[in-house]
Amino acid sequence: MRKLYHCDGARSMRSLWLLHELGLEFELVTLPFSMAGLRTPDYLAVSPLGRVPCLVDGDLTLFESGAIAQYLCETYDDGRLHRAPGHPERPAWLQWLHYAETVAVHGASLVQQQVFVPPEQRSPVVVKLEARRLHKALEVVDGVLARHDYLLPSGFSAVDVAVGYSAHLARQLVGPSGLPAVDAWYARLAARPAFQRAAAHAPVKTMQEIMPGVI
Ligand SMILES: N[C@@H](CCC(=O)N[C@@H](CS)C(=O)NCC(=O)O)C(=O)O
Repeated sequence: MRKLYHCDGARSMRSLWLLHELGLEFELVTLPFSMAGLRTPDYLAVSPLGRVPCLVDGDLTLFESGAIAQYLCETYDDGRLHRAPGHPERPAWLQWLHYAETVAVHGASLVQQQVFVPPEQRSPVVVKLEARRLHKALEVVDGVLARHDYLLPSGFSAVDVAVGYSAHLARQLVGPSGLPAVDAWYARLAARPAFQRAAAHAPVKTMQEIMPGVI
């Protein structure tokens, strides 16, 4: 039995997309993206912080999208989506797997402004600051993608899924990055069938819809 706990618009899209890239069968459990939806006794018994994603694979229960990606790749991938220890691209593979969160924390902060903070408490200053820091983090990605089509020189891998989700979130919140290599890479990622299946479960409102004119 394999099960992914997920919320529409959340980082669990990373795990969902990767499961589709790997062609694995699983049950998708979609929870409401709210405190009430995520802090039920039933879900806290599965994932003690009450966040998504959480993967159940047989007897194993795992949270943290980066750990889930590494586990899925090392258990089920044939070398197409991950770089094993000893592979020359292994250090870069690990770096980008974790850099995905460095990018995403700024997107998450923007999401909090729209999901968890009541309208009267939303801060245009936080929105501007986080949008700026998000852009700076994507500039680093742009520098690498100017040299090759995917994050690793040898081609598409699970780290494009990990960081690609962060770029997807950024795009929904603040629009296209305006960084040529990032926007071209995003178009390549968005054309993948596995991305499209996962993206159908990831709608979020844009910051322009929430706070027009701030960004
Ligand atoms: N670093 C964790 C972050 C998990 C996380 O914070 N997920 C968000 C959704 S994007 C969540 O469940 N938020 C609900 C909350 O904070 O209560 C990961 O990558 O899995």
